[in-house]
Amino acid sequence: MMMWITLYPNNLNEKRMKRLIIIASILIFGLQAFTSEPLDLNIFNRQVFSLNGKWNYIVDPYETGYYDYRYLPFDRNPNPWGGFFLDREQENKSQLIEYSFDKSPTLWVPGDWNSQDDRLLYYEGTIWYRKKFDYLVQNPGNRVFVHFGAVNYEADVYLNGKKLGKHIGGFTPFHYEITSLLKEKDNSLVVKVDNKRKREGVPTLNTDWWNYGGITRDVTVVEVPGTFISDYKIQLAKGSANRISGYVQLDGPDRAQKITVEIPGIKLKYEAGTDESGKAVFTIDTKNLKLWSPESPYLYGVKIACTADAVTEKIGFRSIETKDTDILLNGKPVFLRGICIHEENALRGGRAYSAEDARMLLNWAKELNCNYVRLAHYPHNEYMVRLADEMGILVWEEIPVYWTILWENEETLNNAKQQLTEIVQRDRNRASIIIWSMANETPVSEARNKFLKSLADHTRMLDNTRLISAALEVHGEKDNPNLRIVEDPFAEHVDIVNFNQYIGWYDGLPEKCDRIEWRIKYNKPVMISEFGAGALQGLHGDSLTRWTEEYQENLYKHTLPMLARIPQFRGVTPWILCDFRSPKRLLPNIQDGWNRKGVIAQNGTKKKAFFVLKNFYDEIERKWR
Ligand code: GCB
Repeated sequence: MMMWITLYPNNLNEKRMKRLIIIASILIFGLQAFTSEPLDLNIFNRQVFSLNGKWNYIVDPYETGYYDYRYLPFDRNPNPWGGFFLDREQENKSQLIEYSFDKSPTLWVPGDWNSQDDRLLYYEGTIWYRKKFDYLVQNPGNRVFVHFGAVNYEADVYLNGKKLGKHIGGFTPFHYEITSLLKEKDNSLVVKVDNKRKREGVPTLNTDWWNYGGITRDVTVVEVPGTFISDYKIQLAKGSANRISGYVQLDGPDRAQKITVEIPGIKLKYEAGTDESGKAVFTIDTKNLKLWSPESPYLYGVKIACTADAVTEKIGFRSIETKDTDILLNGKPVFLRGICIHEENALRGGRAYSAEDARMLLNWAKELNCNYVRLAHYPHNEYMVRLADEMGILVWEEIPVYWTILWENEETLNNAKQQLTEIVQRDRNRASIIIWSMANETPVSEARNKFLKSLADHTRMLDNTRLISAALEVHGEKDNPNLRIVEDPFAEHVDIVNFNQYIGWYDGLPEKCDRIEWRIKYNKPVMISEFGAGALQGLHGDSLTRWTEEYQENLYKHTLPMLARIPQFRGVTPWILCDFRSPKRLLPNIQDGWNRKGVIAQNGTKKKAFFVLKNFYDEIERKWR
């Protein structure tokens, strides 16, 4: 505290000084980006330097390394003596430093902290991470960035004691340029990660999944030429089977130059010039393009080049649209045989983050004979969508606008929009992604309708080639216990009407499904984004005994025919592929902190319902062939 006090000049009182510090820090730090610039660093297609591995960490529930004793952030303080981001070690015995990364234990990155240390299973708060690394820039004039696949939920990022920025949102990528701060030896990258749930957050306080904290996805250093290819979209134009439309964007000092787009597989070479802002927009008519589909997930090598930079990436071409009550993939009606998936490796009991995790989950979906998955309830890691491209699995991608978001709060809306922007940016070239979902089970109100409409408009502005949906709710009618109605003002703004329903689990017993009639007036495709029942794998009994595999199996047997009675029925994603951790699920010896609605158990064993669903999908596939 002495240090702090000696900072005040004699003629200033503490209050005035504080005000001055705040104003000064706003001036100094105010311009700092709260989000990274909208560049695509394309880490899957560039040579990168991985910072994955062991990172030292300090658990800091009181945020001692962030706030001083007057609760002012050290990183807005001209003399940030106590900030952990300085990464200081005690240099002599009389020096007072009350933390040490060097002496702290390590966590594995990528990965959540909850599943790496028993004491952190329920932890919600701040943990500081630190990684030391050496880096030699390959060419003078090159630019270097640090890229995070995702950090849940807030990340304050510092390199060599300087703040790079703050990112909010737990499931989307971000990056910072570090060219001017980078040293050849001994760089210190410090990240303050805070996963406290917040009322105004996206998601908000209340969810039905584990709030895994940490640097949950890959961290990479990316080096690019001074002027480089910072973004491109190369996709079929809406409704077309042979017209590619897109753009290439350059970033750097030398923006106006020649670019080429090549697809050797169809002998296409296209040349264009970028404008002063670095952008070239084009449409290219092609012949003999093999279209991407679940039956034939054909990917072309596409090469994009400018004077100093070139990237090659595998891109599939397909069209997706709706016509009346049909979903048309490459112009042909399709039924979406799906399953919901959380981004979790049930066997490990932690966030899924790797190519192997993605393969395990999507292989299971394939075993069910799915041609489609709903990645719930937030954007999953990039391995999932890239593998879906390769395996031929259509994808619904969603942002965590879940249940009761703070609809009236502008910051919350901006946060949701930012997450959409970041995920559309990341996945705009993935053929597998056909649906952007705006929300899950959100209660209708004026404010909510406006919020969701604003998200849908924003998404269409970012990407007009994919479909928009949301998991809506269903309601009944007072005098008719067997009528179920889907009626929601937001349904007017979606391309596909999706709704969740739990008749036979939260609402009566499975036999109730046999009596249900539907009132869904929309002349649009209708899909059921969730149904399900909890079952503990290995627990057996009769089909009316809750938590048995037989109950869950019976529910599937009654639900699927009930849904098939909806005339516009064009797809379904039962809840859910695997049992998943949820702090809301507290029943001892059955749930024990797990939501048991998986058709696959925590240990990877398939439950009886798995096979009912697979048979249903086999039959549907035959009918729709
Ligand atoms: C829902 C939610 C999902 C829950 C599920 C359940 O409607 O969308 O996140 O986990 O129900 O198991 O109750």
